[in-house]
Amino acid sequence: TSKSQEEPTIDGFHLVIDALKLNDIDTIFGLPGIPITDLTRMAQAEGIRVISFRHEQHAGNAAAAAGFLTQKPGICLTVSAPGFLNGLTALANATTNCFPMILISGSSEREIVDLQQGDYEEMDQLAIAKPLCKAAFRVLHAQDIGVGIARAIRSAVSGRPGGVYLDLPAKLFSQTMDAAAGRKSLIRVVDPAPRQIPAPDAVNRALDLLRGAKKPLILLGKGAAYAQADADIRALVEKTGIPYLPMSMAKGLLPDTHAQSAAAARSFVLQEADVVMLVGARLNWLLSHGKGKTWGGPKQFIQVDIAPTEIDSNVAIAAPVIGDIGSCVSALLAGLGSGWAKPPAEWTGAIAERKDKNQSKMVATLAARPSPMNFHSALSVIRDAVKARPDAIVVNEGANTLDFARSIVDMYEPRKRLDVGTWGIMGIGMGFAVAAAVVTGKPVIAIEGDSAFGFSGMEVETICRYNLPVCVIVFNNNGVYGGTDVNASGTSDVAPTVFVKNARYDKLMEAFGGVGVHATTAEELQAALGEAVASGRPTLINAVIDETAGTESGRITSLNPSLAKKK
Ligand code: FYN
Ligand code: ADP
Repeated sequence: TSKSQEEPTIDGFHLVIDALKLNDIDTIFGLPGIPITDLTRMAQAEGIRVISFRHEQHAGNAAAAAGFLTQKPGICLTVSAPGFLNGLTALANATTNCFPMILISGSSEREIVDLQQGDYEEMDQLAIAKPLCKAAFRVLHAQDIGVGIARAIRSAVSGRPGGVYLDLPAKLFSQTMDAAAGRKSLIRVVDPAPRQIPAPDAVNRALDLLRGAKKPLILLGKGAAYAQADADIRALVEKTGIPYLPMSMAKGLLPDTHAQSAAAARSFVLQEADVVMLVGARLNWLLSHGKGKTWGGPKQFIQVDIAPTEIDSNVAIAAPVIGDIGSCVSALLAGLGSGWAKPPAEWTGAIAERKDKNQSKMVATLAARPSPMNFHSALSVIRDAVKARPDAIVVNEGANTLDFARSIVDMYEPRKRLDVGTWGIMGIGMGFAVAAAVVTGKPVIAIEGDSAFGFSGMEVETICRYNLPVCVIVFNNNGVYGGTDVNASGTSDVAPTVFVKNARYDKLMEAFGGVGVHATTAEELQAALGEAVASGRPTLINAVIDETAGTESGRITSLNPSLAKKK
């Protein structure tokens, strides 16, 4: 017998695959090419689901969304230099949003890269990734693959979740080692995201503050959604009787129709509340940094978060509660005791009054059936469809399309809304939609501005290829914000924000065998969406929206540094 039969060997490819499988990683989002093509084939052969994209950014966004939905790091696999850079946007975005993902990139040979001798796709990827993610590692030897993957997983999901970069040079994949030693070198990560129990005095400090409040408010962020502590969060809200406000991706943690939701009185509660308890939400730009006219009079903040350095980032936090949200919320619940007094009726009554006023205004706006459709008439149809299928996942990006959908489309279950997140980034749409469908198997409704859709539109081929139950609705108003801008220079170019008029995005889906629908009325949109959700067939509805209906930057117009606006 030959030596190889006596001592079977294992190569780098299989060590990577086995290490991932050992840690229950069952899906890879990626794009094949040198040097990882064989890795994608072998991973598929070994039972990992490999979802192959048309551009790495969308594979990366898919990995990030998978991480958010499952608490397991989503894996994105790319080729070197350009593929790596394409994936890096998604890695940075995941880190910014606190979504766990691992970007695994093949890379060129260290010896040549370090001497800058001009290798194929030469780039010092590790150095470039480092400032844009939580942690970055490189593995040079087959026997270290187990450690590399274990470190990557732990870094992604422990503490504040985020993006991790793992650099695997081409040569690593073909290295071999003794199979038994190889298997022994792999690590199954024990307790990758250990609970972090809050200190009892911190919990009591928070409860004391809350108890003394006349106008308390709970603000739920996407960290609370990520934590999967749904029942305890609901119990905390309901037992305290405190009104709550969901950030966009926390919508559905409690159903948006909940009596204690203050979403329809947002400005009012932010201004009026005296004690605000943040649960997995940062006081960043989305919350006007906790100050200024959005926040009205003086406030005291309680902040529940896993990251101690988040505290006091913008304003003083009177009662930080540091730990994982599950442990913190259960400690807060335990501390409520039996005699917890609900907030004063003047406070809850005033909110209810505001809410009613805003909601009746909304009902009237949504009932109108203008021609062409506007954002409201189209979204009222989607609102009803989501109500009928509360398990469907809504993906949402755009400017007006995003802002109107956020307040119009009610969510009923946790982690069913994926959107532009902390950066307000365009381009997450199809990547998030693919991940949502792959990871949950539920219907996905992607509500897309026409501009936003353009960033990831080619992935409709991916959606068709895997026959995913995704219905994309393109809100087509002929441009970024709208289609009415004019070119002031007098040349024949259209204005920078204007697209081809009356484009037929539905034909893109038909090109790959999916269903394309051109909808010019709310009735047509309703029929097509109903059919798409029922059939589960890849569908794209080109929803024609009045090109004059949008406003510049939706509800964040004030962020445009425009001299004209200051006058
Ligand atoms: C909300 N509202 C409602 C309802 N829900 N009225 C009636 N019925 C219902 N169900 C009201 C709410 O009280 C607000 O009115 C208003 O609708 C808007 O609510 P929203 O959307 O929750 O709040 P707002 O002010 O837009 O929130 C600020 C924000 C948000 C910064 C958190 O704008 C946001 O998430 N923006 C992300 C933008 C982004 O990333 N864009 C992509 C880049 S676009 P009032 O209470 O009267 O205020 C590049 O150009
Ligand atoms: P939003 O945009 O919805 O306001 P952010 O992304 O700003 O939410 O905030 C999410 C916060 O949640 C981050 O500060 C993060 O540290 C925190 N976080 C994420 N996961 C957990 C967890 N499991 N336990 C505690 N805090 C968490």
